[in-house]
Amino acid sequence: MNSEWYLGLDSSTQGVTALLWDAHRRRLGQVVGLHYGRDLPEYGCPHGALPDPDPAVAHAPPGMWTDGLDRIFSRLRAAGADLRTVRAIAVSAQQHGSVYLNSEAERRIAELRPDAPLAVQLDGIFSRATSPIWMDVSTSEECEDIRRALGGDRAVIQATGSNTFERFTGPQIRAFWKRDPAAWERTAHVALVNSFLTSLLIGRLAPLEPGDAAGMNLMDIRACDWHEAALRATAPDLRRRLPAIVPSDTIVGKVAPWLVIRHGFSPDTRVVVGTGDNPSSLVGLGLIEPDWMAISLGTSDTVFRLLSECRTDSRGEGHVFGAPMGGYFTLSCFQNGSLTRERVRNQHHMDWDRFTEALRSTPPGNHGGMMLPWFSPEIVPRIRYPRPFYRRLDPSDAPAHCRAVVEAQMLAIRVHSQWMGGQPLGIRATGGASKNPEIRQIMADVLGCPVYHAPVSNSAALGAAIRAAHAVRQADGRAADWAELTTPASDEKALSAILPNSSTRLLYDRMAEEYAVWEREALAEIERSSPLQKT
Ligand code: XUL
Repeated sequence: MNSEWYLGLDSSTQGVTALLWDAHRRRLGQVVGLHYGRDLPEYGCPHGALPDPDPAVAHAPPGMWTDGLDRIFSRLRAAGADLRTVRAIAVSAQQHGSVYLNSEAERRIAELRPDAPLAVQLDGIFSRATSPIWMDVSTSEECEDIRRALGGDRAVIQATGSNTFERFTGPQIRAFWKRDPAAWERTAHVALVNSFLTSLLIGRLAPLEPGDAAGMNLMDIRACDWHEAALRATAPDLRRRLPAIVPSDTIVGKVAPWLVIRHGFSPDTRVVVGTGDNPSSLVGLGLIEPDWMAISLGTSDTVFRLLSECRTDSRGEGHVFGAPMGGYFTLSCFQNGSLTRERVRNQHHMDWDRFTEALRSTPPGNHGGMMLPWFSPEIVPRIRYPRPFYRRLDPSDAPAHCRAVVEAQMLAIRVHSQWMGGQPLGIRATGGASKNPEIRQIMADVLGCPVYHAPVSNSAALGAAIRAAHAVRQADGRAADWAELTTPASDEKALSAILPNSSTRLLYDRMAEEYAVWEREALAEIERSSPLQKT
């Protein structure tokens, strides 16, 4: 049978994954990974960021990403991949992180040779030695500057699709300009992680597309082009330093000669504009219809949904990003995810089996026992000075606490995703905790719709490969159908679907109302006791 190979590369916080995918049979080929901490210890980033005495600061050396990219191709070949057969490549990368290049960079990227490691050849092209990444929260002052200049919360949300957030690239650029204006002067180009890596693949500076560009607080969310006032509010002379924003299915070039000679690609291998890991995951999870929602239960719990039109969240909790298939999607990130479930489990000296048993042995609604599980700072709703709240919960009733934390997390998702377009037709659940059937049942009951398990573990890298296939088929005038490309091969095993129990519908309707009111009261209480919470 014919095959049609595409390569998805995902440069995440902790490492890089390369995945070959055959669009003809919708099957994976070689999948290899590299862990920055373990495999490239010389960069001193055990978890993807340089240790810093200031906990608000999270930077990484861009040379580490370059090295990771170079080495992952060798790993693919060592795993038996024939890179000559790859038709196209697309990059997915952690969102928001930025790379600052000097005026030498463009020429040096164009002249990359096959006979020396990339990181060595690119030494000296950075005007800022380290890159701020999405975990950096050191730019509150700059967020405030930009918000004020653009006319307040609502105005920024309306203009850019998100409120200003510390990790977003605009506030990061502003902080760089304010703290080191001389280095800003030496900066000729600002790239995002995805466009920087794509530039190395094609040997020239690569553009952005509306998925990742929307995570900068610099893009006009409706026009999908730079927002003049946001640029002015951020740093002087910014526009000429930014790449162009092109549609998400743009083929930006063919692989540069160093990849052909050093790693054995065909000179005809095309490269599709890169994007962020979340837009890529949207595709990898097959979330291509606005009526569906994806929930990833990981370190943080993330909710994705395509939007049927460009709508923004007036509370600014859901970010609006361009979707790879055109249009928009929204993403909300609840920081108190797995670690919080684990914390409650540990508090009651349980293992995961007993935690699951506790969920099974307690009734929906938990006899009214509820929790606001804010053990760590929270993103949705925004809480800087966290503390948990309890209602009708006996401190010694361990099973009730287990149910309370999971019900609270699902109620929070329900309450805070209302604006996205009402009740979804179905949910695709992914991430470690989604394998637990009791958690999936609570998800189905609280959100009132069937929950399907998405078995994909590298959704961002897979999404990148699928994007590459879609763009190439479209450019070649062939049928390029997202539904076909994202349907898993029929023998791929997902866990069974879980239907909502209709007898719990009214109960959770009432609980969601109580949760929403209680949450507002609790936030007001935190604000009273920690006046800094507001800023
Ligand atoms: C999204 C975000 C993270 C990073 C992680 O806004 O900050 O999901 O993209 O890689």
